[in-house]
Amino acid sequence: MKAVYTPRHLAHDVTRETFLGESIPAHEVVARAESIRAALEADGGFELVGPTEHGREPIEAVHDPGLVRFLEEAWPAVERERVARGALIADTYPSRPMFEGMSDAVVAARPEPEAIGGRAGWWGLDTANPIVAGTSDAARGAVDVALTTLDLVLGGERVAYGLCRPPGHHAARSMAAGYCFLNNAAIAAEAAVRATGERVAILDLDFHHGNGTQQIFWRRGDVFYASLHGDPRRIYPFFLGHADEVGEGAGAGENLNVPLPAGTGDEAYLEALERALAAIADRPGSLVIVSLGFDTYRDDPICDFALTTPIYHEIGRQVASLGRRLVVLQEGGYHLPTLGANAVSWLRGADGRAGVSRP
Ligand code: SP5
Ligand code: ZN
Repeated sequence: MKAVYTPRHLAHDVTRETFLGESIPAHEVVARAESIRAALEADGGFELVGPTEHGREPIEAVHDPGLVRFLEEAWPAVERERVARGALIADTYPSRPMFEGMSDAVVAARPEPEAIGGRAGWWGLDTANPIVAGTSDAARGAVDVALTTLDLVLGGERVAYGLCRPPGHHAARSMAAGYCFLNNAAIAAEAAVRATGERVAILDLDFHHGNGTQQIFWRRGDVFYASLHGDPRRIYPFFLGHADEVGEGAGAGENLNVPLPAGTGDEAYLEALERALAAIADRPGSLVIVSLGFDTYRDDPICDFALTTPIYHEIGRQVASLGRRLVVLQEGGYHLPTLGANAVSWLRGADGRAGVSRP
């Protein structure tokens, strides 16, 4: 299987994030992608290839150009302030009640702030999403990885894997969030629709709800979004991911959320997966984008499911049994010691290869 990787992610070298006001060691770190890359190389069944540059156009087909500009300008603006700062993390965010009673038109006319702290809140959701010197370039690299993975599949590969970092599925049209800056999977899905004229399905298997992907395609009838995730009543992103979010307008019925309880294990997860796969199989199209996270693993430090390494092989096998072309893109997963083995397990399953028996 071809796997797309770029060292450009190394530039997004974050060390700390903020959790309930406290500075803690970052979870979304450089070592994540490097451990997956090492495991793919050690397996021997993957051909690593670099991405090709795709430019801003496919990004701005999905995102507000203002978000892309903010990401580019953020670190230079921090440096101009001449305050020693390891990373830019906002502390003030626009919250709906601030604008209560004002008309949509008046709210929409509020200007983007000039101060970089205000801009970080304007374009952000949460304080666990630090921006450093290389964030913009790394995020652009991850988009190129996703689009190159799509190119491989459009060029005849049945399945290909993009080792995207930073991840993407929390990033909405005008908002970075949850370790994500640009929505790699959504950008690839939009490019796939434009390239094929077909309907496209996105299957989000990260532990968290992909609020950004849902938002981007909320009113779209040509992109179906299905997600299995920790119930937002207890889990980030807290405010979206409920089962009654089904899409609106042309997108009505084209959004499927399956929130799951704490402790969800292999069997319950496979049952939920069956629902999502049946919904995809019910719809036309030949291409599925998989937002793949391994934060569903039982030892993940920030999540509460209980999946095991062998089940990822079975999940990959079942997703491939849809008989559709697969663009598999990396999202989260924070248990470094098992990330590589879990990725290899999933991808071997999707590629029709045997699982690895482990002692
Ligand atoms: C792509 C992805 O998986 N993003 C996840 C974003 C999660 N953001 C909230 C992190 C909460 C961290 N909680 C730390 C608990 C330490 N015990
Ligand atoms: Zn996640």
